[in-house]
Amino acid sequence: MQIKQDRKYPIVLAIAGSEPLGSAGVQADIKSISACGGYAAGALTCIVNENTTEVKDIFSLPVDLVTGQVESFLGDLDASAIKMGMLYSAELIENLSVVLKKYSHIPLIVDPVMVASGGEQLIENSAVEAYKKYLFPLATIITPNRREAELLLGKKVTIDSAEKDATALCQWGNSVIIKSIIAGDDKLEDAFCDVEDGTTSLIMKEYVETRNINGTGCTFSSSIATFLARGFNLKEAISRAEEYINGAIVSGARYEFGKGIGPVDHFYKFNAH
Ligand code: PXL
Repeated sequence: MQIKQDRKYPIVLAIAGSEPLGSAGVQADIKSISACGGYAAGALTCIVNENTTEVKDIFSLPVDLVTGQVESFLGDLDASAIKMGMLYSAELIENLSVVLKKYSHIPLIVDPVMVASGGEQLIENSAVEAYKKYLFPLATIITPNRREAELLLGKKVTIDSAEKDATALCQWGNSVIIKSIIAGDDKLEDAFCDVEDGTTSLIMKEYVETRNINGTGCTFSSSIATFLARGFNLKEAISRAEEYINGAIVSGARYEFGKGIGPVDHFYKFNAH
């Protein structure tokens, strides 16, 4: 049987860390990309030893091995989007930026992973400045949570300052969505600034009472990357990713998972359990 080879996958390359729970990092990226209709590929940056109660150790892979994986991949295949997760060191951020500059036509989603859901730092101190200098100028959109936005801006981010803070985080030419700013009882808001037209908006979310929020940032940014890879514009990709992560959090809240912070339910739309 002859089958015509006339299709292309919407490939999303996640450049991210690994962790054993299947909740965060490249494991969450692969689940989110797959659930949102993309072809998930992954280049590893580091291996994290953690369970639901603590991050115990971080082992970063040699920089040449990480950049080598990305060069091998992109030298062979067209990715439709690239998603950056945990990068850990300034040296890795700088070296990856050299490779990614050659692929500036591919949408780049940078999740500046700095702190885990449990509060543990996941980055060297010097890496914060490296993000600004090397990676944000290449990014289509960056997706810091409130605490990461505060580290990047060196100031508190409140609901009153959120839109201004989002605009400030577009200074490198990228768009931004700051996730989960506390907006009163039972409410959170995301602040989105689209650098293309300079518009800012606040996206209101119901607070979901759950401890299963490990990997929410990875899952959300991978979902944005996938909808961009599938050809949606940025505003539409954000709106679809918001709907996806909200459903995954609400569904994931029903599950028991370890003694601490558990995962969202990535495949809630296909649920067999
Ligand atoms: O959720 C942030 C994160 C990203 N990447 C890896 C992680 C974590 C949090 O634990 O382990 C690999």
